[in-house]
Amino acid sequence: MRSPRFLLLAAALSATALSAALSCSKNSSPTEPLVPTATPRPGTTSPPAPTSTPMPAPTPTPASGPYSVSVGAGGGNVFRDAHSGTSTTTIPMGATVTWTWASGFHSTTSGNCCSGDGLWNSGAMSGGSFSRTFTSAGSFPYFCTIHGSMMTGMVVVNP
Ligand SMILES: [Cu+2]
Repeated sequence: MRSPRFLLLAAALSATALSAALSCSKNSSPTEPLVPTATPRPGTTSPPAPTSTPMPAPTPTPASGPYSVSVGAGGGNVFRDAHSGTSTTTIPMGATVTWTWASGFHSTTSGNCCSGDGLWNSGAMSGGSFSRTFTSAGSFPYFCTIHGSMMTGMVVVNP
């Protein structure tokens, strides 16, 4: 890659050559060398300059979906979010969280441990999955009705 200094030098040289050519035509001095002009070869058309597409400004959004939580991950009494690796799942508003049972006998039940608030309740399950779409922002605690305070999680919905 050529250094900016080289490009500057090249620009300065071509400016000098241009002024030399102009003075040459004025004075018609035979000692001044003629500056060859670049003529495009016939039949060759230069391709249009590529237009640069502006990149959208990065916005701090949660990891893109799907948003999945492993229930009983690794045989433990835990909720484990696939992105965070913790029991907290962060999503944008309108996204859907899917809990998938990996082991054991558990539920995902909304509310502070340990009384359900009625937003969602998968009921106790030993397999399969349960999904819920979050249409309002906020923090939504949940727990497992079998394991209570041993097994809790949180869904954080960003506006
Ligand atoms: Cu449980």
